[in-house]
Amino acid sequence: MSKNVVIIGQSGAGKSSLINMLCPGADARISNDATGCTQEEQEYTCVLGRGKSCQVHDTIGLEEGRWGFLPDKKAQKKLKTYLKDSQKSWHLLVYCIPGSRGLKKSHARNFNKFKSMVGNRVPVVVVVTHLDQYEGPLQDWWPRNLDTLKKLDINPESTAGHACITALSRRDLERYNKGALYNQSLQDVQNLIRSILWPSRANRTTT
Ligand SMILES: Nc1nc2c(ncn2[C@@H]2O[C@H](COP(=O)(O)OP(=O)(O)OP(=O)(O)O)[C@@H](O)[C@H]2O)c(=O)[nH]1
Ligand SMILES: [Mg+2]
Repeated sequence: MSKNVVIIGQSGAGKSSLINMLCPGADARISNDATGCTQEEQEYTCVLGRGKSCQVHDTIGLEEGRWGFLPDKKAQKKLKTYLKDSQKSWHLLVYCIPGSRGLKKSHARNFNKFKSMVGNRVPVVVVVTHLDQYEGPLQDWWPRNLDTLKKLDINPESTAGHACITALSRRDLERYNKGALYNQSLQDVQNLIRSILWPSRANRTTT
């Protein structure tokens, strides 16, 4: 049985960019337009090693304004239906938040809402994106922002792990001489997913 990973987060958080990192050839549409980009849920195959592949599900962005493609209420309903109705069992929820664009209460609200929607048995991890301009090692973002996360009501103890990354493409990062950030981000997020879906000592993240 295939393992299913669903990626959730607000519009522009970088969900589809993350899919493109994890699934070469996926070509999920990305955009920084004012309106949301992904209009339908879509699944892609992600290979994380021999015998370690999973289906990664891109979803429609939350918290779009009324001018957007799908206002938030409808987006939430659509996502809820997808989570409940698609005849799939979920093995991991990846919640994306943009680390450098200002965390909002709505990020936490949606985190808690969808976390409880999938139920306690489904592990939830946080992937912090938009850290390409972050000063210092990207993994420092998490300890430095723990208090903010807690204030917002994202309880770090209720998550099964996290990764702090940039989801920009390799080409974009190389253009800014930051190709190493791409490799590190990809490795960190792959390690994170592997460590949850195939928990064994060898798969634990080392960063
Ligand atoms: N600088 C920077 N830009 C990013 C990062 N991740 C995504 N972006 C950019 O942000 C914009 C939105 O990215 P998407 O991947 O389309 O975001 P999404 O969460 O799929 O958005 P919706 O489909 O609307 O829900 C694009 O222009 C991306 O290139 C990141 O880590 N750093
Ligand atoms: Mg998208």
